[in-house]
Amino acid sequence: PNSTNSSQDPNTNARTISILDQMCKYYDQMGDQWRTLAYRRGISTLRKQSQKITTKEEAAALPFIGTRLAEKIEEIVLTDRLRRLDSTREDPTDQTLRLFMGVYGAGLSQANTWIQSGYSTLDDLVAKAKLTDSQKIGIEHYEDFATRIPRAEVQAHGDFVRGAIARIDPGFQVTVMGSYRRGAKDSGDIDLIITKPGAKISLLRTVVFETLVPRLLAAGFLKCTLATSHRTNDGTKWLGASCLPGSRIWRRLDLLLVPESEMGASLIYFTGNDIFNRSLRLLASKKGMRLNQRGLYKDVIRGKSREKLKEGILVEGRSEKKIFEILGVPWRLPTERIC
Ligand code: DCP
Ligand code: MG
Ligand code: MN
Repeated sequence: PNSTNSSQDPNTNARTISILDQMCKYYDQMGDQWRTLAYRRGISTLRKQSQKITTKEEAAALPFIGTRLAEKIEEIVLTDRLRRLDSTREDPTDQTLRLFMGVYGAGLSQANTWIQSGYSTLDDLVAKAKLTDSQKIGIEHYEDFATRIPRAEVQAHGDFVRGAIARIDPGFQVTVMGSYRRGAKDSGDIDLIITKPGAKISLLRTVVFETLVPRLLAAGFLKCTLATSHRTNDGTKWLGASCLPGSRIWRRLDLLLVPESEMGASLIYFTGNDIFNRSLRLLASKKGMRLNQRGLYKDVIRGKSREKLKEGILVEGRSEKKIFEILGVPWRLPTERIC
């Protein structure tokens, strides 16, 4: 007998989920937090179903799925598409908005400002808009930055940085983070954590900002600096672009400098995904604690609207596993941290 009974296939609602997911991403981009959350909850419910959900009645009977979402689920099953999603795809203003939001450093409000100024193409921006240096690079390398990076290339960029820093100080460690650590087959950018066991953050900063980055810029591997917190007191970030020898495609590269004592919290933060991080932070806050990329803190005093009044005492920063333990969350492999 055939063992693949479609009604028991764990991906039985995969098509519906994929379309709802695109709708959710659209609302997220548009800054519609309420709808984004509603879609996220609905999608997460749908993922847990072993039966195919085909009618709006079936859908609406499930937790976190209201009438509107239920109707959309039925529409997808019946027509294999969602008119609401198609209409945003075809709407010229939405298309321009998406085009402009793809410029590095431009968010929703910048993109809207450009549209309101009457611009509708990247050429318009170059010719007429007042652009920051980073935005200029973002436009020049628009295609590059919009292209997904194959996993092997992400690794090659990590290896290049690792090799270069080892020649300066063999005690340094470079870890590839972000979607790569979650096992993704391709990534939007390259996220690296740089650390050195036993070393203070001030040494990491000196080596990276004063030796590594200038050397890699001179060698032509790093192409430009897009943003850096170098000049601020706790500067621990460098954002820019890199390009492998022999390639012409510029890739977005993020470096995060982390002292050993904060590695666990930083591993969690920089592994993501962002939604998983948000849920961990919310959990910490419900338990009277606070989680950020430096550590987990207790005895945080909060005001009426949960705003933080007192920083709290560091409970754990070093170990990823211990932070999960203290929060009471079963250990999740990086590849399982997808919400
Ligand atoms: N991060 C976060 N909140 C944000 C941005 C980032 O918690 N607003 C964390 C979680 C992300 C990690 O930093 O996984 C890296 O950020 P990226 O934007 O590089 O996202 P990913 O690496 O997850 O995906 P991509 O493949 O698109 O780069
Ligand atoms: Mg990334
Ligand atoms: Mn990144």
